[in-house]
Amino acid sequence: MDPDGTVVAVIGVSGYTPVAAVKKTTDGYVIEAKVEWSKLGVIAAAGSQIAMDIINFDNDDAGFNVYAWNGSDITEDNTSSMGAVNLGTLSCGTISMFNDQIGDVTLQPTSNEDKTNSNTYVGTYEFESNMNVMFRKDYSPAVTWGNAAFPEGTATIGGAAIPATKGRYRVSFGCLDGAYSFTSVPTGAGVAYTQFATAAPKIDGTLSEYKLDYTMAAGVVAGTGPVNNDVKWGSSWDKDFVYFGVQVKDTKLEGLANPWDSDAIEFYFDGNNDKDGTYDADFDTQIILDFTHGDVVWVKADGAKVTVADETGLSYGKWLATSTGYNVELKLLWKDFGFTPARNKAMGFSICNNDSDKTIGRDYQSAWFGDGNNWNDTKVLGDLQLAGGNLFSDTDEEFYNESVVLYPNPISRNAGFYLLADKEVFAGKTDVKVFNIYGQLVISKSMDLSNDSEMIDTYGLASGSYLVHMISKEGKQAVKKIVIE
Ligand SMILES: [Ca+2]
Ligand SMILES: [Ca+2]
Ligand SMILES: [Ca+2]
Ligand SMILES: [Ca+2]
Repeated sequence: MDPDGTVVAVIGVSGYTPVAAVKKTTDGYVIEAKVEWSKLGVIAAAGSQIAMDIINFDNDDAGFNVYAWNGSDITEDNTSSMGAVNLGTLSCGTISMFNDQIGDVTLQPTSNEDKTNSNTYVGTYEFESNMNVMFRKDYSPAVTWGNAAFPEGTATIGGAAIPATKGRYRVSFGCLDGAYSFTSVPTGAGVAYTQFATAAPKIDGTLSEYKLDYTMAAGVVAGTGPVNNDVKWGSSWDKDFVYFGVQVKDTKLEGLANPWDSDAIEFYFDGNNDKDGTYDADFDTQIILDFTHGDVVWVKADGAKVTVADETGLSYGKWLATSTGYNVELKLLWKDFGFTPARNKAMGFSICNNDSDKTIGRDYQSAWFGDGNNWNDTKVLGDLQLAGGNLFSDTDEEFYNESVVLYPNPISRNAGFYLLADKEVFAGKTDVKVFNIYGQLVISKSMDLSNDSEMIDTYGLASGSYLVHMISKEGKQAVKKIVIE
């Protein structure tokens, strides 16, 4: 292929001309080409491999040079020094729904444990007010999708923001075709709230930290009965954990070997809230705390990888006998569900009580929501929604937003602002990019933030909010907002 656009298949299928285009740039040229698999005799399949090489011939005043992507043999009739191309599964990376008030609300793929369904991302979210949002990739302003249509449409890269209206929605976004929808799911009996905790509950079985606002409807699974327990529960959350406190009034405490045959509390989680019916190993699980096993928490073996240990920053559970029955207290790490907590986000959830009073196993089961299939069908679960706390989703621990100050902020038009950074975090050259709220790059500079303060000139920028993205040569990032008045 020549920079003049001529494409020739030198060896192989005669008479075949691949589709290609060349564009001259200020410092050279770029080429884009597509070759049909069938012309190469390849049946494309994820996991397979083909041999390939790319050679660049350069002829200019410095003489004739040849560069190869792989190997040193540059003759077109020898395949032995070619490299390998592995056919992977197209992955969209991290997809979030973004607005500068709410930050990045991470959406999760519908189950992707078999790596075949990674292009539809879902989440459940309540907008407190009308809000313009867009979808974006890897929390970066560089790739955004939008469209001025609500509640559904097809978003395009760089398209206008989506005018979401106040309300509670199941959000779905296809990162390959751009199709999106906001399906209204109003608050109802199937939504419980977990309240933001300003102080972390102590997992000791005493429940003074919780408002036990919720109960359990009697008898979702019948047995020998009678239904004679009284259950109240509540939940709270912080940036690392979701906490549960459950109070059970039960006159006879007992258990058999199986946790589900014992006096027990069962918790069910649909971490990506896709309610697809299946307990997916990447996001969903069932957890039981029971009489027989005490503080030893039973976790569904083929569910999300929830590690329960002791109270040292990991998930942890407690069973405590009381004068009227027992209490159960549990904390779980959000990150075990791939869930980034923020106010108004939700995951699929329910909670059940198994009662055994007659030493023959479970007499009946009651549930807060759902039915006797809560344990094996995520479709019947309710939602646990985060209340209180931050509206802004702090999405990525790799960001060092606390290590940079922009000042003054807000600024008046044409004034400029300074960056003051922690010199140990942002050592040496840092790439600084400023994006408008539509993700368009408006300023790009490389600067040394270990100087006391570096200035960004904003001359000519319109009033509004801008995001300043910084990445050091070591890959440490920060994103800060600056407002031009
Ligand atoms: Ca406690
Ligand atoms: Ca009982
Ligand atoms: Ca799920
Ligand atoms: Ca009992």
